[in-house]
Order: sequence, then structure tokens, then C-alpha cells
Amino acid sequence: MILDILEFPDPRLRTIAKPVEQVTDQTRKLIDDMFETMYDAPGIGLAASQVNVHEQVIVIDLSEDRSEPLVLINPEVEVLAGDYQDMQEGCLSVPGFYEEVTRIDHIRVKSLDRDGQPFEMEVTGLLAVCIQHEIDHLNGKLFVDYLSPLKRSRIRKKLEKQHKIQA
Ligand code: QAP
Ligand code: CO
Repeated sequence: MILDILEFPDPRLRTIAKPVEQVTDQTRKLIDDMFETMYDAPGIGLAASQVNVHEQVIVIDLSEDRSEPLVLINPEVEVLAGDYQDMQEGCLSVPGFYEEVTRIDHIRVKSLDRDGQPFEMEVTGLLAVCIQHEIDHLNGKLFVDYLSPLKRSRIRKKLEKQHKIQA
């Protein structure tokens, strides 16, 4: 089932997500719907917050052919090196806007998988950026928060205008 994606500046995107207490069939249904929604968009990452479910669930697939689905439940990040990377970011909740954001390049992620089993991975590059972007969503944070207030308010005004037309 394709879910509706909340768009900036919807205040529901600012909700702090709760940890998943137990990974159940209901969690897996949410994950399946999130992948369907992300692949349909299409996008490379989606946090449950963006579909108005305020639980710590993330789906990511950086592959061209949708062959590398990655699920993160209750993710925790540890910074591994002090170096940074700048990358052009977009977001399904901020459609049509792309801006450079600076993030940590090298992290270790501890998480549960879709069966509730813990795993760890060390990541760099685009995957590291994407995981940090999605974890920000779980904390009510958006990539536009890293931009200047002027850039952010321009984006907000343009999207608000579009939302009025669509309404
Ligand atoms: C987050 O973003 C990300 O504006 C995932 O019109 C992005 O999947 C992490 C999308 C870049 C790292 C680098 C955006 C689709 C998809 C749009 C996405 C749009 C249609 C964004
Ligand atoms: Co996003």
C-alpha cells in the first residue's frame, strides 16, 4: 500500500519517533508499505516519520534496480572519524529542492533488522549520509534545518504556495 508522504513545513514532521518495543508483523507491514512508497516516489531513503508513523523505522535502497533493501529499526550511530563530507541532498518531504549539507563521513550503526535481530555496520559515503538524513527525521529534523534561514524560508514559501494550489 502506498502511503501519503508529509511535506515541509507540516508540523507533524517535527514529532520525535519512539523506539519500536517489539518487531511484529505489524512492523513488517509498515516496512513493506514504506518500501512500496519509496520505490514508487522514487527515492533512496524514507523514515516512518515521513508517513506520519512516529516509530524508529527507516528503509533505504541505494541500488539502481531496487535490489539492496536495508531496514533500520531503533538505529544508533557512533561517529568513527572526524572527517566530513559535503553532499547535495534532497528529501521526499521537500520535493523539488536540493541543497548541499555537510555531514560526518564515517559512522558505525547499530540497529535491529526486520526480524528484530541486532546487527552492526560500518559505513561511509552516500550510505552514511543517507542514514544520518533518515535518523534526523526520527528526531524531527529535516535537511533544510542545516540551510540558512533565508534559504529555508524561500523553500517553505514555495512549498506552501504549491500546497494551496493542490488543496
Ligand atoms: C535522502 O532522499 C537523501 O525532491 C533520501 O522531487 C537524499 O530519496 C540522502 C526525491 C540525497 C542523501 C542524499 C526528492 C524524489 C527523493 C525530490 C530521497 C523529488 C523526488 C529523495
Ligand atoms: Co528526507
